[in-house]
Amino acid sequence: MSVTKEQLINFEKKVKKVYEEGKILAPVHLSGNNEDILIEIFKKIDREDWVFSSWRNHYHALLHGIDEHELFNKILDGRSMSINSKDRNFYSSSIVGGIIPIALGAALALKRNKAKKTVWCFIGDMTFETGIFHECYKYSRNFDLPLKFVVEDNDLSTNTPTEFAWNKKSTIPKDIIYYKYERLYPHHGTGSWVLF
Ligand SMILES: Cc1ncc(C[n+]2csc(CCOP(=O)(O)OP(=O)(O)O)c2C)c(N)n1
Repeated sequence: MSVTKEQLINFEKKVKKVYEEGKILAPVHLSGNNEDILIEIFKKIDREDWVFSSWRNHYHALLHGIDEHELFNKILDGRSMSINSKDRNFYSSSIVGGIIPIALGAALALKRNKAKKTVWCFIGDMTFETGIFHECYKYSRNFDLPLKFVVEDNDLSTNTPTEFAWNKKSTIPKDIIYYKYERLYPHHGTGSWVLF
């Protein structure tokens, strides 16, 4: 069954509550303001496709079919930044750019095995500016690999404007799915001071 906008928003609110109660002894990165666009993007993503995500992965995980309770328990366990599921073909990591070469390798394996699946790699606007992105993008295009990138642009790299860091932002190639949104929550945490 598909996940609704309300379910996504309420999930993050539930995480916010337990985080502020000091029950999660690890960072959390909450999503918000991008429910509509993500629901649209995930309509194109087959359940058997692979999805790669980052430290801010709760929406991607839920939309790719990871069970809400399983996800919540992993977050309570302090594993919010690295939600992985071999059953659901989902991989995430908190290392900026870390998922990109892994996603590339997965796409290469799918092509070699003649699997009719696609790898979807979600990255932030700063991750898009990294060297590792540009090498992997080039390789994936030159070898015609089933790898799609989605750039989620909130204009910030943690709290530094990406444009300030680079003086100007790079042009997004036309074969990359791109959307802009304004952050609802801080980069990590909820904006409240939490005593653990
Ligand atoms: C290798 C590495 N360097 C630095 C960090 C710290 N860090 C975490 S998120 C982030 C910014 C990433 O910006 P962007 O890709 O735009 O993502 P978003 O703003 O959506 O979180 C940084 C520098 C990290 N996690 N990994």
